[in-house]
Amino acid sequence: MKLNGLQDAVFIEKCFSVSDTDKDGLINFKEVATCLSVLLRGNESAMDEFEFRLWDSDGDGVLKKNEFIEFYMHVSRLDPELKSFDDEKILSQAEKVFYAVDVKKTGAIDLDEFKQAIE
Ligand SMILES: [Ca+2]
Ligand SMILES: [Ca+2]
Repeated sequence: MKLNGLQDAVFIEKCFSVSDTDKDGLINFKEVATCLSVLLRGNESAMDEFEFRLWDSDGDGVLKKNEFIEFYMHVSRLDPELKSFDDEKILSQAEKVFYAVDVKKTGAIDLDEFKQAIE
């Protein structure tokens, strides 16, 4: 699976919400610098972690099924092969992928599982 959504508006929005670490609706200089340094100079592992945090909407440190499906829908829209699929098909595929990625069978995807999956 290749992740290529960096130019995407969704990404910018997610980037904003992740960067706004004190959740005051504003991004201060330090928050912007952190975000940019991950994007520009981040090694692959930092990028994976950043991507993971982007989709961990409730910030509990794991991707629950609904969060993973949101992630998968996003990725699939950027994939030319999957683009032609309708939402229903992608949704059922997303569920299958979720169970495959959840190798520890915890019902949620942690960072380790996420990294393994996108390698
Ligand atoms: Ca979560
Ligand atoms: Ca798991």
